[in-house]
Amino acid sequence: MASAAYYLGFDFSTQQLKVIAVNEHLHVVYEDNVQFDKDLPEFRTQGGVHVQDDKLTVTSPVLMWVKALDLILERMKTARFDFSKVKVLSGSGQQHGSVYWKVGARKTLQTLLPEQPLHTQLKLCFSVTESPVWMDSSTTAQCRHLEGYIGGAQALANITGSRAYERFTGNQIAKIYKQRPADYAHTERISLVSSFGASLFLGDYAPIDYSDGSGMNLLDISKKLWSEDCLNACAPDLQEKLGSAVPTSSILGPVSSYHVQRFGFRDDCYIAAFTGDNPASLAGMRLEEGDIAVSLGTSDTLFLWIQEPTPALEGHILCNPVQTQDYMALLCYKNGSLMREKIRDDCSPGSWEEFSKELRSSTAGNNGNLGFYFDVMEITPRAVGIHRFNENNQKVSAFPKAVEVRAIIEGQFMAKRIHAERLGYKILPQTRILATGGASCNEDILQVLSDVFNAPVYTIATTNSACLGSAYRAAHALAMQSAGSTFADFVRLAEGHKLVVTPRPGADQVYEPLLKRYMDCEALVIDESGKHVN
Ligand code: ADP
Ligand code: XUL
Repeated sequence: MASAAYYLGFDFSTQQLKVIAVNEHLHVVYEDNVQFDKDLPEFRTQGGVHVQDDKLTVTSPVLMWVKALDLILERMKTARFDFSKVKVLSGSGQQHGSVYWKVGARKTLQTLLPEQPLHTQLKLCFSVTESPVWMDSSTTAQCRHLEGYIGGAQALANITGSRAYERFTGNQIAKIYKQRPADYAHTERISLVSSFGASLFLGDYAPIDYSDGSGMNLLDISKKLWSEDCLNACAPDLQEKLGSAVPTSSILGPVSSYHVQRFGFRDDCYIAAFTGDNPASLAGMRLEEGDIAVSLGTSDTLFLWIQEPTPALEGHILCNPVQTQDYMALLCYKNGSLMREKIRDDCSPGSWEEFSKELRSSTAGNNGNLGFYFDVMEITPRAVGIHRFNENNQKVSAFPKAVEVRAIIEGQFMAKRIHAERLGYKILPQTRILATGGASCNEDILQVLSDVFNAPVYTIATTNSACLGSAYRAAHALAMQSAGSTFADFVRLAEGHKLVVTPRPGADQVYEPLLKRYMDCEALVIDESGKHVN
């Protein structure tokens, strides 16, 4: 069936740039990715990032993202992708990461030459060439200052949806202002990774959207305006450098003439605001109130659709990307896929199949053995190190392979269930878990998720839900111009969720006591990590 129109979604994630095109029936017609480590080795990243010597500062070269876009678009052109059918495009980016455009960069963006790739023309456009990303945890001093200035952690959470977190952009900006005042002064615009991606298509500075803007400790999430107090606490002239935030469903304008001339985009191809990868995933998973989404990417996240926000000292409240008056709750774990990969390589070198075999050979509940695997300082809870406990709650230094593999997977999912319930979430008989992200293709891992939560696990056709959600949002943004259909109604066209696994009989009896023990052991681990860190 020939397609009349395409909608594109891009995702600037931690380890790769991805693209998905859907047609007017919301069927995926094109999918590709550029892996930063493998496809752009000249930037020498590991897992898409540079960890600096202090181990706390984590950055990505901004030009790598630009070059990745050049590459992915060139590949589409080589594959004879028909850009002239694209009516709207949108995208997402890893949350919290920031890009610093140097004075004069706007002019360059507005006058790009179609004969040349973007990365050669934008080479000198950034006042900070290594962009801080979400894995950074170097801004504890700035966090304490911001909370102090606003009247405490809860007071800040009440305004912005979160207490101060190291990776949140306001604290990252405050650090750059303090450590590199001249570079800060020479910055004319600060983008999030998402709005930076949109700017590359718009040929101008794209605004930050409400959802991704909620991950900065700067936006008043109920007024949907920058909080003046938060801005003042972080750095001078910040309002001007950030521009105004806009609703996530906004259409920003047409694609720049650069893309029209270089790739054959139509000149009335529009750009819908880009947003954070987790909000975009909420759209891609077609999450409804009552569902839990579990994303198993570089970071593990868990998110819920909520109507009444109750910001707490754990977790984050973000503006909802598809229903402006609603919200989403988010929990983020830094030790996700990369930690699983480490244990895989220790126990079953390089092979997910072997890893799965080990998982299958061990029993639910792991005979009482529990593990905490935090290679880097975890976010929820703030703890670090590898901690193993046997069935008598005694610390042990090693587990046999199969026990180790099960301990990391069970431990990661027990943590998610405990923290979700602390946020007030109740698992009911009708609860659906929607799984996404790289590891969601692994059924053995999903079986453990289902057992620990005692709920069925569903997936969608792709593990790249942020990218897909961006393509859906692009299509919906256009549909909203003529008909007022809600996002949920609009995406009913798309392929349904697939039931992958259901809880094994007796799973809840196994995990109920184990979850209690996990909570007690977690308290010990937090205590020990505190001593280690301070
Ligand atoms: P991101 O969007 O954060 O860049 P993805 O969601 O694409 O990342 O997830 C990438 C991760 O998926 C890899 O780091 C890898 O560990 C994990 N992954 C890929 N295949 C499997 C598998 N079969 N089992 C478990 N994990 C997997
Ligand atoms: C969310 C978070 C990560 C990034 C990268 O708060 O820090 O999930 O969005 O995926």
